[in-house]
Amino acid sequence: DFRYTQVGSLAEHLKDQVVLVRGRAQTLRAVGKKMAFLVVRERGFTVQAVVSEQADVVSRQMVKYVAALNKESIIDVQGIVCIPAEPIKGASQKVEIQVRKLYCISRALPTLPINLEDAARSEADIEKALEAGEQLVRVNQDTRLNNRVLDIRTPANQGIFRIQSQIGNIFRQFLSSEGFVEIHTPKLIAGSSEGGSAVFKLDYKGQPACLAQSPQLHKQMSICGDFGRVFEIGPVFRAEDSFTHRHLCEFTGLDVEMEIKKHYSEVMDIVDRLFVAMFDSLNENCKKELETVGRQYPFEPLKYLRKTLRLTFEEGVQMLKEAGVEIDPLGDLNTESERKLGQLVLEKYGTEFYILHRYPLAVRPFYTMPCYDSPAYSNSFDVFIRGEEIISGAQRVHVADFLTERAQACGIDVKTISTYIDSFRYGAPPHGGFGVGLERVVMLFCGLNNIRKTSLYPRDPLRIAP
Ligand code: ATP
Ligand code: AMO
Repeated sequence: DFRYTQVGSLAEHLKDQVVLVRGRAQTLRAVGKKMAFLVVRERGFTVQAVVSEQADVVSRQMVKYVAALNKESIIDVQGIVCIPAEPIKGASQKVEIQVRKLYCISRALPTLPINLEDAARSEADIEKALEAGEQLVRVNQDTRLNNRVLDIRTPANQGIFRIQSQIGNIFRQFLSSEGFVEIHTPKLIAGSSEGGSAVFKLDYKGQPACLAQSPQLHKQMSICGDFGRVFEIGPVFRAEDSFTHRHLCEFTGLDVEMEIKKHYSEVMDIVDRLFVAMFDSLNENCKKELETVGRQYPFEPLKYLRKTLRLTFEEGVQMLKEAGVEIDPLGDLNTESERKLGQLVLEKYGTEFYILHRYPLAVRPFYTMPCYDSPAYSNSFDVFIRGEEIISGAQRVHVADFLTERAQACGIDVKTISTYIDSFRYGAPPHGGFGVGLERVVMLFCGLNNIRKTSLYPRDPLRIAP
């Protein structure tokens, strides 16, 4: 009989029934020679299985065999559902299985490179255990990442990547319902799309090429191609040189581009509604995951307003100035001043999610539209969670000659982007858009301290495996 019951659905209504489950042997414990207890785990749910010697049903050899299984092996367990006399510690399900048959489907090595119980402990828990003189190994980040397949089995990591998946779902659902078309743009392109040096160069059958630093050029070209509103979820490549807690060499970009009728606030309206819907949905539909992540990495729920706060860059500079932080009014914020402004905004407006707009033109990419009223500023914005950037966006220059001028002024070789510039010569609607770093959203929503925790297989300047 191949009808398996999922561990997560084992409950009291199945009392006295025979069930078959497949899962991992999470822990194994022999009690004398006649009994063994194991915890079987499947997709985050755990159930206790008891193997005890019984005439004609379970032999002593079988008890011995079970007790000698290696942790994390995959097993099939067939047995009768029972209600234990006392609640079981260390298992999510209230019932237990009295085992009749057990098969090992795939054996794990006897010694694993990571002890999953240690890897799942919170820092506070580790401190307490060490104080109590317990023997344990603190699993450092490199060890985790080198053995990522094991590391992602911990409950917090299962939560993190389910939350990430949900963010992608909401992004797609929300934008589709607003009339955006999902597109897929090339990742092999002829020139850098963002300017600057952080570009991976490669040889494309004898021609110089690079990995796309963003879908910027092609998402704008798709607007010239009359889609009206587009979005894309795809890989973005940045040849970052230094190590920070928030930069990867490859990340997942959530990109949006849309026609605008009058003002770049139309783009910020989409950011506002999309993210309020996203945060609401995460709090509502990912409760269990958020709790699980918080158990290992404690964090406060994100504070956000029903209507997202918008401040101009000048207002931000003024707030910083009043707090004693001097910023070049036509320069950029650095990591420290972004953090500080995040604090000030929280104190004054009670939100950890806000939009800062009208950035100085000089610190924005070449395709950014200057402000009509004061060309030292631009129709652009960044969006912050807990004082760190998750989004950049702007209205774009849609006049080919002006775009050429801007690209040249920013030191870009216009030959490499000539097809992009030409696409504005056939009638181009005013438009704008934004790009979101998915890993940053997960990191900052969950108050995590490193972007490597929210990338399944992170790529940084020293890491290209696993
Ligand atoms: P993006 O590059 O997409 O704009 P970002 O978050 O990297 O996103 P930047 O504008 O590059 O934002 O940088 C903002 C600030 O972050 C910089 O002023 C700088 O202080 C800091 N920063 C950026 N890159 C690095 C880096 N590689 N190492 C250290 N600090 C950095
Ligand atoms: P930008 O370069 O600001 O804008 O990137 C958009 C967002 O992507 C995330 N991000 C990163 N995440 C991880 N590692 C990195 N190295 C990294 N660099 C950026 C951030 C950032 O806010 N074309 C524009 C967007 C637009 O205007 O539509 C762009 O790429 O969350």
